[in-house]
Amino acid sequence: MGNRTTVEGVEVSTEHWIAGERAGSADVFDDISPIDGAVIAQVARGGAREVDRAVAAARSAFGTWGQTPPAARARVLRAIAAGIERRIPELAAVETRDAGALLRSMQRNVVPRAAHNFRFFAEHLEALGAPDFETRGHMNHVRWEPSGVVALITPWNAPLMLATWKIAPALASGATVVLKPAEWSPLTASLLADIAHEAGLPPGAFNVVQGLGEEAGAALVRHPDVGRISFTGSTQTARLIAEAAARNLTPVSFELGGKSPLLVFEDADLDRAVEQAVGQYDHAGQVCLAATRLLVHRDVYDAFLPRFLERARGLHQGDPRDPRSDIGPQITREHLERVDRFVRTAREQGARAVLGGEPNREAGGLYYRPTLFVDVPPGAEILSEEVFGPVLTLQRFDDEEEAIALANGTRYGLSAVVFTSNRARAERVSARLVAGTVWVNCFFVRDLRAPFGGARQSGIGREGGTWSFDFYADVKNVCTAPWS
Ligand code: TXE
Repeated sequence: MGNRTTVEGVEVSTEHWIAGERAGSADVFDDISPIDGAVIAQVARGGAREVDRAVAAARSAFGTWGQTPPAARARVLRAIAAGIERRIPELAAVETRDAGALLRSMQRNVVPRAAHNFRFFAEHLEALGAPDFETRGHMNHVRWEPSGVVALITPWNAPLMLATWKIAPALASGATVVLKPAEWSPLTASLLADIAHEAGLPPGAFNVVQGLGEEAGAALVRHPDVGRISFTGSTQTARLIAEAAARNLTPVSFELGGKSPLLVFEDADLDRAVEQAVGQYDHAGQVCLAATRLLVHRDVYDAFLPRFLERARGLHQGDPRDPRSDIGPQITREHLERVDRFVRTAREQGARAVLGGEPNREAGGLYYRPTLFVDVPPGAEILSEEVFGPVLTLQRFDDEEEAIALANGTRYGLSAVVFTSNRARAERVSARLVAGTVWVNCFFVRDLRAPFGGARQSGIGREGGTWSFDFYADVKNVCTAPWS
């Protein structure tokens, strides 16, 4: 396949992108499409050598990009946004083939959102400022200085979206970037490098090292010249990265797994609650925010369950490029098997599947049926472990106290969803839920000005707006005595 490949009619480089140039590797890895298991690319498999070169390129580019005035940086960010918008069809088609997300949602929501990430931080940069404040005649003035080279490690489930919401604030702050995309869906990072280059970003300000986590990823996070590490992925990998980061005292931002609850109180609008509960199967459950534990008040449990099943049975599973499809495949065979293992263990531990519970062979090799477990015994693994597949549990609760105890009863704390028509209850319950985001009578509404991240083992730090910008910047206070 050489160092370029054609995916869905789009030409994509399979090499690294270092110092504004393509760089190949003798070693490659296969990139497999989850849609049909086809090898769609052989991608450069980088290691310590490529990481060293990319970090050196980023360091050298920091000299210019870090000194570029904010207005000029904002112009480049806007040009990247425009470049993404011009290439929506290509980016959407390549990412759907690579990661298995629904094509229509890539075209309508996800890729436009990636462009928005750049526009948003261009605006943020221009609006930046903090009021000076006085201490006994001394003036305090806050400055956001660029911090140096940042390492970004991203997962396979939403590659373009998650990469851009790290890259945009990092570049806006004046930092330079080395991105290590996930090996299961590496291709849109390559297209993004082309777009950034065409937009006028100086060579070396944005580098991409392709490769495996334990090779390229591990080399990147232990590099002493990396000033920040931002990672989205699994809690297990986060521990390894935290250990490496500790050696150099590199600040980290982690967005990790979840086992989020969706609470339906007896006064909830059931149609709305059912709609959003079924929505948790989106992207075949491969969403960190997915509220996979449905907690329903006993008075409405018997009304909720049949309505949920009826809606869920109406979902069409199949090729994510087919406009009729609602749910696509799992990312890899290995991941599908992992999902199936969780389902088998749940059954062995006494839970009852009233929906799905097996792969969907009619749809293809990597598709898993939307699954719902009821009668789940307390302590069952399926109530505490993140499956990252289309597997939900349904539990009853008697009152608010029990609902909150169940909701907070995991080691995670990424998000929570509450359905109730009682405003006072919504406020009371939201205040007590351990979660980085609580959605009341809605789900997945995301404003980039809002903080995003997880409590407990769902993460460290917050992304979005001022939170991610401040992470990448070196925030400095200048305190000046009165001039005589
Ligand atoms: O994640 P990893 P995986 C959860 C979800 C999923 C599980 C495993 O439960 O089933 O994690 O997914 C890089 N040093 N989430 O194995 O390994 C890797 O190359 C440095 C939730 O894909 O965490 C990839 O780029 N980097 C999540 C990135 O880390 C390393 C999204 C994520 O991979 C590394 C994804 C190392 N030692 C999975 N090892 C979410 N929060 O959305 C791996 N990587």
